[in-house]
Amino acid sequence: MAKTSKSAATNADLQVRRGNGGETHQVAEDGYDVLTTQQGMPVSDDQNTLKQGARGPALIEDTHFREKIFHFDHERIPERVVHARGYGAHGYFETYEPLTELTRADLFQRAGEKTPVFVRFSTVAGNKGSFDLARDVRGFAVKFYTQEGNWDLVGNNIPVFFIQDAIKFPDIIHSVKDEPDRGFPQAQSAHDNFWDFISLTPESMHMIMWTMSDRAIPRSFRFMQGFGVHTFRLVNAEGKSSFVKFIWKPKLGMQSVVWNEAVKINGADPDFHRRDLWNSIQMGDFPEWELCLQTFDQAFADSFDFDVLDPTKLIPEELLPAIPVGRLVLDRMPENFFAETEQVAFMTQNIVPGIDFSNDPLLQGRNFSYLDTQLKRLGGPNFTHLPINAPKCPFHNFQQDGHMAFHNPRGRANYEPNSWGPEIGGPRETEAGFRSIADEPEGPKQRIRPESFADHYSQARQFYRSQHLIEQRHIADALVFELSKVETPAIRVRVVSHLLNVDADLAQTVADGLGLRTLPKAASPMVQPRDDLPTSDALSILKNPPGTFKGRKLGVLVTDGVDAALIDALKQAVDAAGAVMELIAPAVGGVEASDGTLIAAHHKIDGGPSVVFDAVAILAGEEGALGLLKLPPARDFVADACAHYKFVAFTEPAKKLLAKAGLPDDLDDGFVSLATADDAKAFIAACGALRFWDRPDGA
Ligand code: HDE
Repeated sequence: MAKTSKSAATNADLQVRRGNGGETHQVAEDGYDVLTTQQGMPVSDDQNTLKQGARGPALIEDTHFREKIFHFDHERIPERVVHARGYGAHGYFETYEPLTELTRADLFQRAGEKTPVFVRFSTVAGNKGSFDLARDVRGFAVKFYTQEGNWDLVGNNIPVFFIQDAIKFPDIIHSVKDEPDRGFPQAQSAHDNFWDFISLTPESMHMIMWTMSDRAIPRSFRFMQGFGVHTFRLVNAEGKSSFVKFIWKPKLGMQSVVWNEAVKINGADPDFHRRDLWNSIQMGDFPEWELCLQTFDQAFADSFDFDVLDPTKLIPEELLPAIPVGRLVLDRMPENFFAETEQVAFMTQNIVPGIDFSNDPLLQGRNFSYLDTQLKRLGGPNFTHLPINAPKCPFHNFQQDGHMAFHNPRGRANYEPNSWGPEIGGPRETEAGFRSIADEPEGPKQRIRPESFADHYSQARQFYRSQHLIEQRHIADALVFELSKVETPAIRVRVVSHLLNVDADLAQTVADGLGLRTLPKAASPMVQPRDDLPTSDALSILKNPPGTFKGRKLGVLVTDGVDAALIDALKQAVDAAGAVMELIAPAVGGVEASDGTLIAAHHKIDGGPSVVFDAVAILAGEEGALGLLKLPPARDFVADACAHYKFVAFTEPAKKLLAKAGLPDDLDDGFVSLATADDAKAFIAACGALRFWDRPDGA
């Protein structure tokens, strides 16, 4: 029945309550905050518009309706042109030891100093609503709220970039995004435009090796490295500067998924990465990274053929160790996604005294771009007033007015110099303020790519050769996959002509995978690629295994008749390893164990495929196992776990399901039979290797 109007409560029934932030709430008798308009007027009816009679027409006098719909109509702001899909968290950075010799940056002056941070991880190519496990670079942007202003280290999970000069940024990004005539594909580099651009841009080859590698399909944000990419400078109190490269290393070690798994995760859980971060922080399992510095001087920079200002190059850690100087801990999710994660405005130009830019042409271009983009996205010059963007140290200047000004100068003075005295005269500059390094650029004004940027292949080759054989195979598979989606044969051939300059075997494997009958001629390099660069194990994920199941997730498929003691034993082993266990059952209501206990499940089998777990176990009773045979998702659960090289534990009755899923009788050592508590412990210990790569028929 249509509601007419609420019976009259009066103002006298409302009380005022003061919130944590000092704000006031009107509270009704039932204890709920009172719903009000933006102007604070209490609302009596939020279910019906104001109408003439019961059946209308609606009246424009309904100011509450007008305000509500007006606000709704304006809810969206432009998404980021790149890095639109992202997820952020709060935390802190703790300095290990003072770095006074290297930098006067305030956050590095005191051991144990904790600087608040906000971090946003992102993909690059996809729109805001795209899936998490695209093959893509991940953004790793950190805003440090230091005592001397905000420092933004806006990095990626890959230490090099596609291009050497910022003027090519719109081109590379246009090429990877959806093609403008058809509006697809979404969040994928596997299409003609991207590979067309790449095949005509040899400087991208090093980055291509990385994006085709497992680095571009991380298991979660918690298992990724981060890089500042550019060479920056640190400057100490005497004004002495050193070059520096910034590297974040995850405490849990690196881990990636396999491509076939990524494709399936995107269907099963498009929010896989954000859910992972959310869950781990909510559980109190706070992710951590160490900030490591590679510092060097001009003489060291000059010892290389390549230019340290070239963002397509890195300095291998074997040549220059990355020294840990502090740790980043993420321990709090935003209270509101839009207010914080969406409105956060990272800018490379947010720098603090003691840190400075280098002349890397990509960095210089970025310093131009980020301010513009914030103005467009956030709609006015006062985006720095938003709580997520405002410094947490005092700040004073004479900037005023504009849209949404929260902090205008106090008092009479809004200019300087003035003679109003310290009380009302406003702030003044200080000797201790930021000073740019006294660089002395030389040479004519010109548009030119320096010769020192000309070697496009040597480090691509070095990266490829530094990979584990399994990782090399993944790179070749990724290239074949991506190029097989390219419809124009000439583009495929052009890419292979570049691969010939990287590694002949890789080029041949890709050519075979594409069904190329003859190899093209190698592309003509501007300088001959070097064949003598030593491999660097630090560049490989698999050569640096964490050797622990900590922070990972076991999925246990259970049925009626399961042995409850075995579930307990497994849970204890998982807890002891610092990992997480979730139960999957034919129905989410759960199962009845052999001793009659009812055990609730986290997932129904259809919604809990093995791809969202790091390892799996199938704990089936006799009857239950027969039931599983009839469920296609249960068969996929096992077949996928096998194809994705996962460790799989199983009870005797579950063997029938393994057979039904097409697994051989002589199971490899990645399959562990489970009957006792000791078996459970041994299984979780084995899971520390994360994958059983020796399986011959993985995906
Ligand atoms: Fe960005 N980049 N970028 N970028 N970038 C943006 O700023 C740009 C580059 C990176 O979580 C934009 O706020 C240019 C390299 C991250 O909010 C924009 C160039 C690296 C994020 C922009 C680059 C990055 C961005 C879009 C070439 C790794 C997400 C939205 C010179 C070191 C930050 C925004 C977040 C975002 C411009 C290249 C990292 C348009 C012109 C290299 C992590 O300003």
